[in-house]
Amino acid sequence: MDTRLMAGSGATSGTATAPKLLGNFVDGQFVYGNREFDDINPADSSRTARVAEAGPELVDQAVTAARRALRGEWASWGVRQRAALMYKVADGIEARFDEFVQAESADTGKPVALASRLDVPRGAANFRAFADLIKTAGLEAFETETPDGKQALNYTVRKPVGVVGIITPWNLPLLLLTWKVAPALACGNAVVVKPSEETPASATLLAEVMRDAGVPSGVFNLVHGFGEGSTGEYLVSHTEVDAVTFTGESRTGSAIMKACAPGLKSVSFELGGKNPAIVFADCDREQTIAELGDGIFLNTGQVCLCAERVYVERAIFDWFVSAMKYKAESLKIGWPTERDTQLGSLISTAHREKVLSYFRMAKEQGATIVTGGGVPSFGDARDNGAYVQPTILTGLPESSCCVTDEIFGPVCHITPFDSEQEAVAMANDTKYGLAASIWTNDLKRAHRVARQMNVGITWVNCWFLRDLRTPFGGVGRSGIGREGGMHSLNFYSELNNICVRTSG
Ligand code: NAD
Ligand code: 6OH
Repeated sequence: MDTRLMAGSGATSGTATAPKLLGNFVDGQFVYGNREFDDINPADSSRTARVAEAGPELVDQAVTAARRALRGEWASWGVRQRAALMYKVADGIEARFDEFVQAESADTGKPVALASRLDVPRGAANFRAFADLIKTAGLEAFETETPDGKQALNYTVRKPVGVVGIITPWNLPLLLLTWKVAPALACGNAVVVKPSEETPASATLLAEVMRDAGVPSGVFNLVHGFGEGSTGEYLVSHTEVDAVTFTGESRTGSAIMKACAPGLKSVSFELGGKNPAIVFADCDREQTIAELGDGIFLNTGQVCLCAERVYVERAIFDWFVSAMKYKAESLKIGWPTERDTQLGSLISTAHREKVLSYFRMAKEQGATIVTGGGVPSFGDARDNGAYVQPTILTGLPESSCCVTDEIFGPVCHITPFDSEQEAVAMANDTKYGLAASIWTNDLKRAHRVARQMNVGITWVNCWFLRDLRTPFGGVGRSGIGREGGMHSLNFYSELNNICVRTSG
């Protein structure tokens, strides 16, 4: 037996050189295997752990365990019991708060301050929100009278879909994974989760929390590995998976949809975005710079909801560009572990190459680089990491690939506009449609413009202010379906309508 294999998130062995080994979690046990890959901290490219990769046999075992769990004691758990369990999971996350924060930060390069404020609290909140919701969710009922005098009561009951495959990305690993696991468990499903290969640590900790909270074996399974030709593909194409929920790139969504087609699996997709922000001259200037600044640079720009296209009314264009430049330049870039760091690294040096290639193209296409456009220099191990400067571009045509493609970094392009109509037209001129934000003190205009946005969510004078009961998703290439509140419950359950003749 491998001496490193002592726990799910892998205890270190006695030797100084042996890294932790992160395990898969199948049928209530941590399991390993023959293949491993590195878990890298992108702040300095150091290795934080090794990860056991799940091959097709282990994926099959996980799916089989999930199927078996659906026929076992889990099937007899009522809503109150499931909700109580989910509260225990939320408590379990909070009891190990610092470990989750460290894991999330080391995997992504995001500041511990951000993981403490956003990722980990939301991970726990997702379980409580869906536990509360499933306890209070009503069902449809109709008293039916037919023209020929029959009477019936129609009512609907909610049943689990079955085995749900969950595939998640690296940018908000715990937040996005629990956003799917929580409603799936609330509805009585069994899940097989594959987190991003870039961010396996918090999911492995969550498996420990699940085990310790008493989640029955096989209800929550975790498999680690890559996407195409690997663990992710094995999972979504497995014939015993009933539904697939995925968050990630639009292109990956398309590949997963193909894999789901033969089995007619239902899918829920939250995909990419190229989100517009529209700033009117009458906005609250200070609030706009502060909050929209977050909307551009938070998580080093790696939030699917980040604004990468900013449209500013011409009267305040010059002021806005210089105020946002000041904001960008005042962000503290640093070690993610330092409490006052505001901007960490990107997820990987490979992703940084993609971001930098857009900076190069912007220059070639004649953009003005208002600030940034390169890589910061630290003179220490961070120079081996995946840092990039917060960057503001102006002067590109709307047709530029830097204005049409999702870059997924701390970057925006700012364009002036002269009329509301023009701003709306430019904002909507995209294949994506995830989120928009509008910055104005004119209430009527805010409502008027918000309704015209072709997106799943529009924020007015705020950004990423979330209520977990609201619908969340995108139009066009930004997704299929909605999750959140009852929308999640409807995806993760089958509705069985029962028609009972009452007279006639
Ligand atoms: P990605 O699509 O590359 O990977 C996401 C996950 O899919 C990973 O776990 C990966 O291993 C897996 N995967 C890749 N190919 C697969 C395949 N063929 N079959 C099965 N699984 C496969 O995305 P990413 O780079 O991890 O994340 C960044 C992207 O995610 C951005 O485009 C961002 O906009 C998007 N995103 C969207 C939302 C949203 O809610 N709309 C939220 C977060 C991130
Ligand atoms: C994408 O990077 C962020 C998605 C956020 C949510 O799905 C959420 O529920 O807040």
